[in-house]
Amino acid sequence: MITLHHVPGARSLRVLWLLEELGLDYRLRNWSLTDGSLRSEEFLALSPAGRVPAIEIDGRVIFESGAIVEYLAETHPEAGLAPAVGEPTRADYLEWLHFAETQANILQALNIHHIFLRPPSARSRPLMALDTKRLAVTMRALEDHLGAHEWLVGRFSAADCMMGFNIDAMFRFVRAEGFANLCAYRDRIAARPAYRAALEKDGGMTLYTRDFYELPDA
Ligand SMILES: N[C@@H](CCC(=O)N[C@@H](CS)C(=O)NCC(=O)O)C(=O)O
Repeated sequence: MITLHHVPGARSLRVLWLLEELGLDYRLRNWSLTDGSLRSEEFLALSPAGRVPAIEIDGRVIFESGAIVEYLAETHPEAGLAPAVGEPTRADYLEWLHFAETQANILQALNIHHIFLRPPSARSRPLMALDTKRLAVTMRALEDHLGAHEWLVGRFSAADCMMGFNIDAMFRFVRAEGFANLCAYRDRIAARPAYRAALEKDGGMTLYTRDFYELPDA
């Protein structure tokens, strides 16, 4: 039995969504970002940097969402969610799959500043403004690419599942105006039954209590 180590609303949502797309049986074990459990001996034995996701599968543990997503897609070729080595779209697939993590690192920095850092006076407005601009650049790249593509690499693939954490988070910090292609892509994702099933098992987006997080006053 596969076990996915998960935090609701976190990057592990990518793997949860892909497990649903693949129709696999799995057990979900929820952890918390704030109770210290990700630094417990038990969890560090699964994921040495103390991060989710980690997955127990095929007699071992894999950490890093990109590695897990690639592994799952490649070990289930019948689902057609990863262009094979040698296929023309293979390099595009790898680019976009890993692009998601470039964007997620910026989202994580914004989450830390807007939500987790205590006291709020410890926040750096210049850094928040810089990361908001850097996030907008990644969204512009997606917007331009999606003008000519329904999914990141032509057909739906595991690279799209890597957007599972990003797609909700990005619009909390950058307004949707000017990102029509990205909004339509978000709607296509939201319409997928496997994505909806994953959100249901995730238990809802508990991380964000506001639709939008403005930069604090200078
Ligand atoms: N590159 C890693 C990043 C994982 C990561 O940072 N996950 C966050 C949740 S979205 C986490 O576990 N944070 C806990 C912490 O930083 O203590 C991956 O893609 O799996």
